[in-house]
Amino acid sequence: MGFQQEDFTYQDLFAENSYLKDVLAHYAESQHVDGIAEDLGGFSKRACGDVLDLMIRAEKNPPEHIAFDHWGRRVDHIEVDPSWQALHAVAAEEGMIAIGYERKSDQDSRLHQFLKLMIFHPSSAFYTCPLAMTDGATRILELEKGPLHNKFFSHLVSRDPVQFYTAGQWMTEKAGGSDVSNSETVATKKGDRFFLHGTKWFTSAITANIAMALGQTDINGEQRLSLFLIEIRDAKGSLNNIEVLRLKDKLGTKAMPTAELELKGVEGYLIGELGKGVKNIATILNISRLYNSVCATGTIYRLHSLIRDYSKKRQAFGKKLIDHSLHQETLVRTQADTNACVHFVAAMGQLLGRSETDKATRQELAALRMLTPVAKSWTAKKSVATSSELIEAFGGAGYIEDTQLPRFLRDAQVFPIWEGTTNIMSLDTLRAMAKDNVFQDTMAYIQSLLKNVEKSAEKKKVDQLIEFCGQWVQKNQKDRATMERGARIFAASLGDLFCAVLLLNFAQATQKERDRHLAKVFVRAIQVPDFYSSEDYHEFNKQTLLS
Ligand code: MFK
Repeated sequence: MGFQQEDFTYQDLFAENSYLKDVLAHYAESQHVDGIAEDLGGFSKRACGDVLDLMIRAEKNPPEHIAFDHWGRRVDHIEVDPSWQALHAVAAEEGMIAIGYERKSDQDSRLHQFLKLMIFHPSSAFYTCPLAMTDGATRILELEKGPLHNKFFSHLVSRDPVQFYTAGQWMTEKAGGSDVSNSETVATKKGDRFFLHGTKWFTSAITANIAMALGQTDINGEQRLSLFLIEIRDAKGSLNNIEVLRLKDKLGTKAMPTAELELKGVEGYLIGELGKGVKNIATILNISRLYNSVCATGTIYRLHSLIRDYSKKRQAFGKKLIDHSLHQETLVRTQADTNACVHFVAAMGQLLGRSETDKATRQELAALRMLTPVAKSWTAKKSVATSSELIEAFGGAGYIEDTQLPRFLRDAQVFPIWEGTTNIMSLDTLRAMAKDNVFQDTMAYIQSLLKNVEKSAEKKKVDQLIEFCGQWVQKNQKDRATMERGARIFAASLGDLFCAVLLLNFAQATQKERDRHLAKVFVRAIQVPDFYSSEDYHEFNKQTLLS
């Protein structure tokens, strides 16, 4: 027998002395830390044990659309592997949605939930996608407090797998992926009931129980989008006037059934005010964009733990990989980015939790709104780049399917697309700051986190970034075209800034050399933008593309 490489192992991400334990202690109120830690400690063992096995099985056996039965009757059955249903049970029993709404840890309940989802995601076969939409629907119904709340809310937050419902979000259409207002689905009123007709182009989680869908409604002769709740199946389990046209053949997220649907008169229950569909669905969008960040972060956090373990086992050029300085450099750089994502997610969980328990200040509410699209786009981009770097660090093993590694990269590519692209998120950042004092309040919130941070070269760089963001807004805020042109660089800089502040603040609090070093590595790699996207520049862009 020749050389045999020792395998990498899935580490318990919440073990003793783990980084996540320090993160929890930093962001949570001290009276909540032990309770949350106990729950995460138990689950993190499952995430590299039985739950991991379910994920591998679900990924091996992707869903199938069976359109007709043996007699040629239309059945539109979605055949899923039992492991997918078992992941539904895990999600229910572990309270993946419930934690956020039982609020046992009060304002820290979202932080608790986000850290748990982050650990779950890379072992979930993307069951976190239906959970994202379920959570958004749950929040809408929590605020609705009417008959729909009475009928569905308890199911959405149930810890009993049989009672637990998931929800889809049916928004994207052929004519409206980013520009949702172009949607063609029509909600026709008959008496005081609505029935939806149209094609939904990207509907993830067709195995869910309910869905939130947009449809055009007639308001004094004008078509305006409204939001509806749909019961996907009837009491016998058959689809309610819905036809599955096909399942999507996607680049990744293979275990998760995403369908093209034809709505053929399915009843929709109006949510919120007629004609305010986009505004009403924004609650779901904002929550699922934060889930996107959580999952993007979970992906690279797990992958980084695998490469660190492998690097201690793999020998090349006479020593272990971990002892090669260039390899160390790659791993530490990616660790700084990965940990920055962890802090972004923890901070957003903290802000969301504070807002939902009415504890948030005006500045925190502004930061929650403005930094949500930034968190989504920033962590998504880091997830793709970091997955690529870490897959490469594994060498050939990273490119071979039975190591389970290539999936990390394939799946990461969904993050910048799912729930809005980077450009759309950059524009949403501008939309957020167009209101009241949102930009100034957000900056005040960010700066408040710096108050205990000692002077250093890194702090100086952060001050430069703060100056850049402030000056850019001040100079251009009245010029929409310039704001749009620079939106992406601006949003990315805001992400860099926020993460730099969070890492410096954390290092100051823990006083650990590890955290000081990671903050330094992260901040040194940041580039402070030095141009303001002038009109000339824009004209050159256009001419270059047309030439
Ligand atoms: C996990 C596996 C996934 C499987 C594969 C999936 C592959 C990908 C499938 C997809 O297609 S994902 C893409 C899904 N599409 C989106 O996420 C939509 C992206 N587009 C946007 O987010 C646009 O910005 C938006 C549709 C919201 C623009 O619509 P409008 O009609 O131009 O919005 P408008 O008029 O600016 O805002 C209407 C109201 O909503 C305003 O309120 P007011 O009337 O009170 O002023 C806005 O402030 C409010 N609003 C909009 N976005 C908001 C928001 N409020 C809070 N938060 C937000 N994010």
